[in-house]
Amino acid sequence: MGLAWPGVIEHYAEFLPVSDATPRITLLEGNTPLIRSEYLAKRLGDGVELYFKYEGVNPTCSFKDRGMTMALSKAVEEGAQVTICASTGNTSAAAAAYSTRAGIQSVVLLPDGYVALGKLAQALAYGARTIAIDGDFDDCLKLVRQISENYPVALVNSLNPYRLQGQKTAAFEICDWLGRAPDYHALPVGNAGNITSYWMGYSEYHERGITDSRPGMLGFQAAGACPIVTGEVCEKPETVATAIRIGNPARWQEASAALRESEGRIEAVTDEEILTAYRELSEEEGIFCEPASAASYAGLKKLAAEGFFENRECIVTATLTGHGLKDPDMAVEMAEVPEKAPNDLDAVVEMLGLA
Ligand code: AN7
Repeated sequence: MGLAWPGVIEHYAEFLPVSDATPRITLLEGNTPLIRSEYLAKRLGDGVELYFKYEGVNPTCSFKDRGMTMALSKAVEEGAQVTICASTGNTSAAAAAYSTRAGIQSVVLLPDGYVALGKLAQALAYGARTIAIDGDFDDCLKLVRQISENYPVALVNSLNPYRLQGQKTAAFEICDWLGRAPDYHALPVGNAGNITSYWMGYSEYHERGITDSRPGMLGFQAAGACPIVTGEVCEKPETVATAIRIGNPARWQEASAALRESEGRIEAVTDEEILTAYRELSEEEGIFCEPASAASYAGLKKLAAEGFFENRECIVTATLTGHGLKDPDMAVEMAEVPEKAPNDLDAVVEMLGLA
């Protein structure tokens, strides 16, 4: 193998259900940075070493690319001509890109009015047949399940087991980079595919003896869409973090098992806590992620406030699932309006207090 990163399938082929006959439909996803927290870690506790797995620098700017390279490679191997998915935005962006890369058509069903602008732009730019449904994500998922069961279209939501296989590679990368498994891993939870995937990845490395422990999984849902926390389907999910505006997660059972087996925690964080965390990440740490992604750090702050990390030396990793530019409207809304000045040197110098 050359020095260039070949994408997650080629790099982790021995851990994935692929053979030489499986085409590699890739945009060289994965190998994303694990960034050590310089500023925010201090808020969690003196003994906490915190790292952010910054998935926003994948080819379509979210973690979904890891699963989609697998889903499309297997779909093409099995002869698919069309893919379909329901999405709060990121899955559709990845499905559209990887379907195009595979030379096949994608269809995406989105909750009308609840998909962040950057994600909608991506689905359209990559040439997906993009349909806005008068309903929420859970309604869209019901429709695509029925369509894929009755017509020759390949479902690429995380109900598709290959998605989870691809997404587990993020846990491998973290262990490879740290040289061990973290003590805790935090991430936002929507459909609960990703928390399931990470647990699979950590467990496989452990079973093979590559690592000698597994982390406690810490999942965080938005307070207005937290069915796993309450134990009940949320009929009317509402949150500013539109990526995780999901009331009936497809991978609920698997996520519950991961939480149980890892002795982890699942908690709700309010929109206010999410948005505060979102701003702290960009303004204080220099890492711009989308609102849903900030739920992982918001949740860690919440646990810290309850004393969870007190007198604990530990390594904590937190996935930042998507890039801040996915939701440019939110970024602008959250900020002060730009100041205005005339096109004049003296005026700008004076404004900056330099004169
Ligand atoms: C940025 O794109 O469900 O718990 O349709 O976009 O695996 O669902 C997105 C989910 C977290 C939650 N962060 O992951 C979709 C979709 C971001 C996301 C999640 C999503 P899962």
